[in-house]
Amino acid sequence: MPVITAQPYEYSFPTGKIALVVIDMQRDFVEEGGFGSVLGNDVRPLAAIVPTVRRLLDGFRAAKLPIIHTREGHRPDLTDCPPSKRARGKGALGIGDKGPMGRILIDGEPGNDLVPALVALPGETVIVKPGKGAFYATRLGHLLETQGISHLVFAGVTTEVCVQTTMREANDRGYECLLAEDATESYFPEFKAATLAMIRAQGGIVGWTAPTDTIVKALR
Ligand code: TIU
Repeated sequence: MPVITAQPYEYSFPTGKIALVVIDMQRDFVEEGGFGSVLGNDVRPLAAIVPTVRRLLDGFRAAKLPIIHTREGHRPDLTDCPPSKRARGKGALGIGDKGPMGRILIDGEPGNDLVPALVALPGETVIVKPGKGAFYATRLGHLLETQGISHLVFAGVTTEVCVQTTMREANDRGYECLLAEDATESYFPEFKAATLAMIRAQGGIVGWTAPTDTIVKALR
């Protein structure tokens, strides 16, 4: 089995049972005028990881391994958006309101698209999810089961919200989870650092972390 030098210790994976999950690298979080900026965040640190996420994607593509992209997005009629989620934050604009990139956090609007450098290629899966975790109210669990996947590599945004929530959901479902440290980002550097630390603590209570280049090398 290939072995990746990771924290808190080596991560080994059976080739053919590992997949990449790229969380929410969509314009809503990475570009000005989307959900992230409407919540009051500076989106530039998130835009900075796009080339690194692309390297990770290209590594999985070269190795012909499964790739899943997620987007946080709601139906246009908002029937999948709890009123509590819509009301949260008391901002001038909220989920479903018209912003510069179309209706905020709505599936099918320009702001909900993956950023151009990270669009899904034919054969890759895109999961649109109404929650922070990618397993909640989606077909992700079924899809991984039918493909016989046991090991998941994670990237995307934001580290402590959708990435961590999904990683915890996956960990509880028995997946061996590895987070690409430099292919994830937060609007809050201290939250990213804390998330990496809490994932690796207690012998890898949620999983492992490793740099993108180390992961890509091990896939070859
Ligand atoms: N606000 C924030 O940090 N994140 C989200 O709302 N969604 C994701 O993390 N994708």
